[in-house]
Amino acid sequence: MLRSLVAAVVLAATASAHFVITYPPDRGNSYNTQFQFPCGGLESTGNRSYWPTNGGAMAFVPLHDFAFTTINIAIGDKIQETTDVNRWNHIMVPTFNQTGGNGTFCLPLIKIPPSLKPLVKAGVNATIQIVQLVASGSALYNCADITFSDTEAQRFGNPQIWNTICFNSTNIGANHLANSERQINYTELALQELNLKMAAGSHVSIGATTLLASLAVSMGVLLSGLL
Ligand SMILES: *[C@@H]1O[C@H](CO)[C@@H](O)[C@H](O)[C@H]1NC(C)=O
Ligand SMILES: *[C@@H]1O[C@H](CO)[C@@H](O)[C@H](O)[C@H]1NC(C)=O
Ligand SMILES: *[C@@H]1O[C@H](CO)[C@@H](O)[C@H](O)[C@H]1NC(C)=O
Ligand SMILES: *[C@@H]1O[C@H](CO)[C@@H](O)[C@H](O)[C@H]1NC(C)=O
Ligand SMILES: *[C@@H]1O[C@H](CO)[C@@H](O)[C@H](O)[C@H]1NC(C)=O
Ligand SMILES: *[C@@H]1O[C@H](CO)[C@@H](O)[C@H](O)[C@H]1NC(C)=O
Ligand SMILES: [Cu+2]
Repeated sequence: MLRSLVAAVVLAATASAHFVITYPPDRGNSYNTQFQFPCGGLESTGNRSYWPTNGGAMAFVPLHDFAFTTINIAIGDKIQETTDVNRWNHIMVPTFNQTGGNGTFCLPLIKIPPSLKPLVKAGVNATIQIVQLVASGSALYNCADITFSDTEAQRFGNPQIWNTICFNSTNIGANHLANSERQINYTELALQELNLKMAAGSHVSIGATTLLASLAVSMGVLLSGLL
């Protein structure tokens, strides 16, 4: 029953939109305007879905062969949807390469960023934004309006029900962006650069130790797992 609902959404998605968020549901059909920041040209309807306070799943139906995908959140009820201030700058899932389309893709547990935890509790409203940058160069936007709930996670106690909402269809998945796959060693790159500079006799303005320490920090951030 739920599966057939999902199948119907897949058909609807391929016929009428670039990507559709199925859990928690998006604002509606945004086919003609999905390239518009921040929510594909659709305003909030006032309808919201519950989403777990400790983080939860996002399921959507992509259409393209692949898309660089980022999941962001903005906390608040009536979020000002203008581009002068980007309230969607809280990243929940950093950009990854979502592969395959015309089926369901689901990340089962997206966590609340630690910096936002003090703001998140049952009853708080927020909007989750998915951005897909596709091969043609278009960025596509779609949003789901939510209310945080302490009991939403338990609603799917029965794994069979949950599995009809959160699953990956055949040939649909994701991988890290090519850069992180190659595991660039930034420390090594910096050392090479340093050696080149020293060989060229130029002055190195900050101490190598400071440079290495800050590189180690940024490397830790870059390599700390995403998916
Ligand atoms: C809100 O959701 C209800 C129930 O699904 C639906 O009947 C109604 O049309 C929705 N309202 C808007 C403005 O989309
Ligand atoms: C959250 O959204 C719901 C549904 O639109 C609304 O009834 C409620 O007043 C909002 N809560 C806050 C704190 O703004
Ligand atoms: C999904 O279906 C649409 C319409 O049939 C097609 O244009 C598109 O190439 C398909 N995408 C993938 C990834 O198969
Ligand atoms: C779907 O694929 C992604 C990427 O490999 C993975 O992180 C996620 O856990 C998968 N979803 C499910 C429900 O297994
Ligand atoms: C993203 O995935 C597609 C499909 O697997 C692949 O062709 C492409 O090279 C990948 N791009 C990057 C930057 O990882
Ligand atoms: C990166 O390169 C540095 C310097 O050569 C080396 O000490 C370190 O072990 C390398 N890190 C990884 C993860 O390979
Ligand atoms: Cu499209």
